[in-house]
Parts: sequence; C-alpha cells; structure tokens
Amino acid sequence: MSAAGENLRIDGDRLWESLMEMARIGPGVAGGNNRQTLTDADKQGRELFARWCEEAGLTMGVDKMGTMFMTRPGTDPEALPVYIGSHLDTQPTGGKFDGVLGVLSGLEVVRTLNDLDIRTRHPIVVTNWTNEEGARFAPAMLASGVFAGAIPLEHAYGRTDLEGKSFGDELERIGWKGAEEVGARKMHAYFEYHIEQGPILEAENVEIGVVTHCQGLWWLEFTLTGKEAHTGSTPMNMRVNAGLAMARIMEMVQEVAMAAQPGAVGGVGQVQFAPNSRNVLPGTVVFTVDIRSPDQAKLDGMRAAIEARAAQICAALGVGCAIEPVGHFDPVTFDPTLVERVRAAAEKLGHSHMNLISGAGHDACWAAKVAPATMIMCPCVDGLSHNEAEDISKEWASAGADVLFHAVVETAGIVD
Ligand code: HGY
Ligand code: MN
Ligand code: MN
Repeated sequence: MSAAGENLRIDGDRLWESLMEMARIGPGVAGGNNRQTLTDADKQGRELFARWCEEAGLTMGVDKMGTMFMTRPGTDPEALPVYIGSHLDTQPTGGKFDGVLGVLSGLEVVRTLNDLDIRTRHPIVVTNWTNEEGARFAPAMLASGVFAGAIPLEHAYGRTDLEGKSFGDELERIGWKGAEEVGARKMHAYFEYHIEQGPILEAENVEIGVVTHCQGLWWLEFTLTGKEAHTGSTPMNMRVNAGLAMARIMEMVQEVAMAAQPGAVGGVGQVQFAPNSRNVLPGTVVFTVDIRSPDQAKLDGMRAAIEARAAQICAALGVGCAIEPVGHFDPVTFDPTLVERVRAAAEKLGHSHMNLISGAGHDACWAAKVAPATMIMCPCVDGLSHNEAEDISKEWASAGADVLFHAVVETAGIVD
C-alpha cells in the first residue's frame, strides 16, 4: 500500500458550495441556521445529505437513534471501517459551520477518492450523529452517547423539549428512526473535523488545531421551588423567591469558575420561570448550569462546590432546591497514534499547526470511549460560535479538509 502524495488535495470549491447549499436549509434570522434536531428542517438536511451520498456511491445505514452511516466500501471485507463524523443539527441561533463542516468534509474526502479512483483497504463511513447540540433535547452528544453505551436508548427516547415533545416521538415523526442497534458497529478509527469555536487558532495565526484532549463537562439541571405570589402586594419579608435564589446561584457559579482558573468555565444558557408572568413571583424556576474543565479534579471540585453553596443559598431563602445531572462526560484524551497522524498530515501539507484542547464537546468524545478517535480543528472568526455570525474562511475550511483527507487515507490504507 502507498501513501497519498502530498500534492493530493480535496476540491475546496465543491466543499464550500456544499456548505452554502446545506446552509440554505433551516435558515436563521441573521445569516446563520436554525436546523434543530428532529425538526422538519433537520429532516430536509438529512435528505439532502443522503442524496449527495447516494450520488457518491455510498450505501446508507441508520440506527435506532437516527444516526446516519454512509459507507464507501474497502477492498478488505474483514477490515473495520474508518469513520469520519460530526453533526448536521444546529443551535436555534447557530452558525453555518458548527458540525456541518465535519460531515460535509467527510463527504468531500469520499468525493475526492472517487475522483482519483483511489481504493482503500478499510471501508470509510461518513457519519451524521443525531442531536449533537442538545439544544432541543438534553444532553448534548445524545446519539453518540447512546452509541458508546453511556446513555440508555429508552432514556434518550424519553427526553422532552420545552413543548413536552419526546425525542422518540419526534424521531418517528420525521421518519428517521432506523433499525440498526445503536453501538453495534465497530470502528477501526474515528476522525472528526470541526471549527475551533474558540479564539486560539485565529489569535495565533495557525491553520490547524491538532486536538489532543477535550475538556469534560457537567450539565446540572436545577429545579427551584418558591411560592407564587403577587409581586406588588406581597411584603418583601413574606416572599419565597425562587427567582432571587436563581440569580444568587448564577452569581455563585461565576465565582466558582473564576476561582478555578485557568482551565475552567461555568455558566447558564437556559432558564424557565413558571408561571412566567410579570406580576407573579415564580413558583418554579428551572435552569441548567454548564461547567467544564480539562482537569478532572477541577471539574468535580466545581460541581461539589456549586451543589453545596446552592443548598445554602436556597435554605436561606426558604426555596426548595433539586439538582439533576442531565449531561456528563469526563475529560477526554484522544488516541496518540491518530493525533500524530493528524500532525504529520499538517506537516506534509505545509500547514501551520498547534496542539489544542477542545473547549466544546463533540461526538468524538463518546467515540473515543469505543474506538481510537481524534479531532482536527480550523480557526473561526473572533472565536465565535453558537451565534449566527459564526464564520470561517474557505481557505481555513479547505486546509483542515486536506489534513482530514490525508490522515484518513493514511489510516484506511491506499490499495494500488
Ligand atoms: O455543548 C457543546 O459543547 C456542543 O456544542 N454541543
Ligand atoms: Mn459541534
Ligand atoms: Mn455546537
């Protein structure tokens, strides 16, 4: 078997055109995307991706979580496939590249192999994981978590969105509940190419992130119970104010994360007040605290501190406090052999590169539990993501896809 010549490149124009065409499905209101998981827009995006894959000669498999596996055969029927994956679902105010770049770059790797009539020993499988974002149904990386055996299938099916719709029902509704057992597939290796979603690569003027680790996370769902009462006529000393408790807890989360610097983050992205009426003190406040660190002790220490101090805050206000972990994975170390292969590919292609710890979570974090896995990252403008203004250059997109191509081909083995 031979190595791919350093002159081999993917077709950057074709990749960019595919990204822009996918971006027209589930448009946002400010130039980004709202293609949330299991919505009609997600269904349309899946259909477009499936059509492109069929045109590229791939065969489709779908598992019971709706994850799409698109296979290009290898020459050795006994060889386990090399997987290239990410996600097509977006945040409600998401960008055009988060997740999509990785899935469509995987397709571009296949398209390029087809153009060059290159056969590989190992099959190659391009993967679209269901519900990576966790925006509509918590937690994030839900399908890959079930695939890795960390989340029971029935628990995933039972997750509900803010309208009370369940994951299982919505998956059925859009017609993408497959037959494959989740996790039955075995991987030779897994690669994920993703925008950095942080400021480091752009600030350092570096094209390629060689991702060695990913920080771990906890999503802690707080349910605070106060007493519904009139905001005008209820004296201050008679209030059981769950809203005030939430505010104090959010301030405390900020303090805990700042005290754990460097290498720690904490915050809240979603809050629900009930009855959510301007002149009724909330009876119930539900919100999710998102804390992360690449350091296991820091991550667990932040969780313990937050839970202990939240209990004190609520006791002082007479507010009930229930905390449920709804998402978690420990810090991840990616496979050193694959990490080195990514670094070697960047070197071979003459791209600047640096080691990176991923701040955001990815399906690769769960894939790493069941197979050798690693990631490649490209810069994004101002490090901005989970914002419709998310942006990358075509050159950045192509450079990372070229590194992906060479690392994957090196792993799958070219057959002369
Ligand atoms: O939450 C995350 O890190 C990912 O964007 N779902
Ligand atoms: Mn993503
Ligand atoms: Mn995301």
